[in-house]
Amino acid sequence: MKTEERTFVAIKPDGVKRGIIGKIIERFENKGFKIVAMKLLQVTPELAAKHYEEHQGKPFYNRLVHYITSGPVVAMVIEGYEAIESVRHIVGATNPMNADVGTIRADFAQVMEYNVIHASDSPNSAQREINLYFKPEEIYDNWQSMLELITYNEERFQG
Ligand code: FUP
Repeated sequence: MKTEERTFVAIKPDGVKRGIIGKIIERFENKGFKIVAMKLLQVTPELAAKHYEEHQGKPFYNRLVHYITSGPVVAMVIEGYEAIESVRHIVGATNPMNADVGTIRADFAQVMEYNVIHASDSPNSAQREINLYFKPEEIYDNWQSMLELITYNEERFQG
């Protein structure tokens, strides 16, 4: 049985400014993922420091913080089967030059410093990032997506 997971995704300021929020979200909806939280927000330097604490001290850190705070982001919590790894596949490699064609980063970005989107890379970072950006009461999963209605009736998903 596949494991249902939650992951954190953020469309970075360049994605918002270019007006491609809809095109990006569409990919997750097409896949059948359930968006259980979403908001537009301005990332503060304090939030950026927490989000990217693993990169503090690296040569690209200051540029990274400048980028993520350079305009609003669209933050989301996405739910689905193996969502953490599956969303990373849809997002593509960190460097858009190496990202597979068809992934968001390959299709919408050219350079690593402006790679349009963030997605959690492990269960620990997903939990940590969801908690950083959302209060529990901002997450709404008491509704059924079309995919849930279908898959939950299938024997193979019932354990
Ligand atoms: P990812 O998980 O794919 O977003 O990548 P990382 O967590 O390794 O890096 C976070 C962000 O830092 C990337 F989106 C782009 C930026 N970065 C650089 O600008 N230069 C680097 O050498 C590595 C990462």
